[in-house]
Amino acid sequence: MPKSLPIHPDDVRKPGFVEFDPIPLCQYNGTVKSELGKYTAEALVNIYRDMVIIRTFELMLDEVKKKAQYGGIPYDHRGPAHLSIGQEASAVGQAFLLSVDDHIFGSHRSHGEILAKGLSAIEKLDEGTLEGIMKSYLDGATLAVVEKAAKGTVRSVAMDYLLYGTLAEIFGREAGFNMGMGGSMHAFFTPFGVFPNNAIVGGSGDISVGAALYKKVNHKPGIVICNIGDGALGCGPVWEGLCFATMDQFKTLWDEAHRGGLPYIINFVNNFYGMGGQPVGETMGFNVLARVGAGLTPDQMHAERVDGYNPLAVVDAIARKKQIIEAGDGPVLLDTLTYRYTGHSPSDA
Ligand SMILES: Cc1ncc(C[n+]2csc(CCOP(=O)(O)OP(=O)(O)O)c2C)c(N)n1
Ligand SMILES: [Mg+2]
Repeated sequence: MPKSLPIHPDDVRKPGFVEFDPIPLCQYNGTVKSELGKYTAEALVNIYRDMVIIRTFELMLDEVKKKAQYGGIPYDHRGPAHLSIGQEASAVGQAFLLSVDDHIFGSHRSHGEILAKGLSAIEKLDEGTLEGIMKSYLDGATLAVVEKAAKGTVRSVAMDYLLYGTLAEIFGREAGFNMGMGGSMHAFFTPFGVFPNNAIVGGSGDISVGAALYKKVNHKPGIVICNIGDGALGCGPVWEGLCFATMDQFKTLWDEAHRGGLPYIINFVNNFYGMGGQPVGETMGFNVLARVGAGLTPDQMHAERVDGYNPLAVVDAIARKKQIIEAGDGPVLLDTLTYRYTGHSPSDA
């Protein structure tokens, strides 16, 4: 790696302008009908099914938090539960094409992302692999509880396993995916490529870049996606992560075997709220979040706003951005539009 890079006064002192390219906003215009060649009917139904599972899971949590019961079963959950009711399509669309080698990191509001990624993994893994994961993870402690009631195929047991392991973790139970020590805001399940979410707003913004760097240095397959809030863009670690992720040297100076951009997508789950504050119009100045990509690299981080209310638009965006990353042209910035229908948390009206 050279220790010096020549700076030519003739070049850098030339008059001119920095030019920007238009940033696409919600350009996807497919329909279920026009996409039928790309998806099986079953896949389309499963996209809807997964959104309903997430919605139901979180409506249950909402009721547990607000009424200390669900379906007549009393339960007092003292811990946090930041719900993503309204944001399901953005999570399910993102997870659709991802494999277990693709790793996601999240925020305080990531139950939906965990379930979507897990459900996608369960669709893709063969039954033997699924069984192996469930039997070996925590020496089968989570499976031992699930097996008492779960019936049916390996895949349907795996779905119960995912829901139970996540819920038990949120409730701080020993049979949860992280033995109850992570809870709602630090849950993870690495066999499905689900890495920890994070109570520190912006915290995943730099941790995830380290994960992408690990993949790159070690030639590991897959990409890393950081799912983070629009409000988090006001946090220092996110900017540190963005600056690290976009360093020129990956594309200019690294040895040929490692040259190319990081396999990384920073995905802003843009729900227009940062707690009670509103980034657009109040606490930030970008107006359109995707604009930020234009300030970071000449390729504008391939930034784009995606309609996170349409799962097919999100699948389409992930497919295109994966190609960019595979060509060594990452990283990528996504501004995925969504909205949360409930308060910041169930204690917030
Ligand atoms: C470093 C830090 N500052 C403040 C908080 C308190 N806090 C929790 S969530 C939140 C708002 C985050 O907004 P955003 O990133 O848009 O995520 P959203 O809640 O909308 O999903 C704040 C300020 C925190 N958890 N961590
Ligand atoms: Mg937000």
